[in-house]
Amino acid sequence: MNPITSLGELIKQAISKFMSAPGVDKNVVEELIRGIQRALLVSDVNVELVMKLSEKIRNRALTEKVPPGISKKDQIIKIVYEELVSLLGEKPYKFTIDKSKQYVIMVVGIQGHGKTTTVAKLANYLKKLGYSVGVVCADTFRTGAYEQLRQLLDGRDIPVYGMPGEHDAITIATKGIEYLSKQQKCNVILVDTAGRHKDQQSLMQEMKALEEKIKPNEIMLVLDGTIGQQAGTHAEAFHKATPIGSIIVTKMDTSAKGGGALSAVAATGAQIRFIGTGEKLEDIEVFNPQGFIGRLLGIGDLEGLLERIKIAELELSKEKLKSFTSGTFTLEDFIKQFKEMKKLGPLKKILSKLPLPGLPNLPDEELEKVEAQIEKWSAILLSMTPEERENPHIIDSSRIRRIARGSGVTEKDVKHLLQQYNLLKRMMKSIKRSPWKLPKHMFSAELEE
Ligand SMILES: Nc1nc2c(ncn2[C@@H]2O[C@H](COP(=O)(O)OP(=O)(O)OP(=O)(O)O)[C@@H](O)[C@H]2O)c(=O)[nH]1
Ligand SMILES: [Mg+2]
Repeated sequence: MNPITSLGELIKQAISKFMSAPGVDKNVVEELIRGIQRALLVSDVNVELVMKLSEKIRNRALTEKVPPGISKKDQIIKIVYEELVSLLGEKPYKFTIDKSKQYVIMVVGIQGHGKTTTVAKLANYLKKLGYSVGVVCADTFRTGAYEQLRQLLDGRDIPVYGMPGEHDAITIATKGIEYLSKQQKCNVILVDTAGRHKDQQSLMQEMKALEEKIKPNEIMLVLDGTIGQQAGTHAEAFHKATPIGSIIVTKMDTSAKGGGALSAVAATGAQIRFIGTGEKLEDIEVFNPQGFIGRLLGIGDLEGLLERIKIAELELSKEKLKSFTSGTFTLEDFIKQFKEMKKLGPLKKILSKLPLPGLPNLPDEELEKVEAQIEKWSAILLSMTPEERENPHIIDSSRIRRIARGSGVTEKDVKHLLQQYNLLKRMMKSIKRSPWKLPKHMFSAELEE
């Protein structure tokens, strides 16, 4: 098997086998989990981590309730996706450092993986974020390394320090950092180093000595996304010599799925911060764990699938709405319902996906008004007593006045909320057994006279 895409391929195989199984039972789930375990293990992902991950997937797959309208299979794919994403860190990384302090990033990695290109890209990126950036070329092995950096950053107003002819990386790095911070007043300093292989003891030693001398704030490992399963062992070797704080995966514009990066993350405990997506200076992106796993799993319409599931989960709360007909649906439930819908995105998009046959075509501005109202309604709710929330019919005009004053809205606003609530309540009672049909004014932001 081609080691380059093995992790992605193996996971994909396990998933497609799972998808083509005639049904879903415990055995089919176990088979899927074994497939994923095998994929991760041959990619050198740490055994303990693999076991933890599979235990989580198994537990969730066997216990979580399937939302109506979604197949058990789709739900399990979503679980696998979410667990893999959480392995990589949920949120994209945001670079924030104190602009008044000096921050040194030492960039290390295997020969040809894209360190120099990445240093230039990152310098340019950070400069655009408003940092004052400088670059040191401490690569004494590759001929023309300094020239390469200078060319990449030509015309960008980013100082590049180098000492062509000098053979000691530590001397260059120390002088470079001093020059950039004192003379150029640089806040962020990136140090490009020579490419090395994990078995080149002298070079690994040099890296360690360099780290001890310059004491960087962060050591960044640059990894070629096409490297596949060797990434784990490489990353581990680098991590042993100098603690890796972050990872950049390059060449993600090629056929690379970056499966090896997952092993590198597992081996170092460091997070992937950026990905390289081309040879040009602008081809750098903040790493997005969700997009990455989506690509790795290779499910054509993963986003569509996840969205369908989100909507279906919303349907679960539509079931809650049914409690309305039995009279247990409170004002609080009513607002919560809208809030939940809002979390999923613009109301219009969500409403268009709900199977509500009677839903009229609503003008955008009406929906925007409803969205704006949700916050107002929440404030109104806070000014009500628990009794009022449970039994809104007790709210008379003097209570309305008090609530309006307490929540900083007009009496008309309070009346409007009560009206919308009553309307829905009445409607739900009358259509107990018929399909959902919402009257147009249900979403009207104006008070009905
Ligand atoms: N397609 C693509 N090519 C890249 C990317 N990053 C780097 N490269 C290319 O990879 C090659 C090696 O890049 P370098 O930046 O010189 O790699 P290096 O790690 O500094 O190499 P050494 O200094 O020799 O260890 C160059 O041809 C780059 O243009 C990327 O994100 N996408
Ligand atoms: Mg280089």
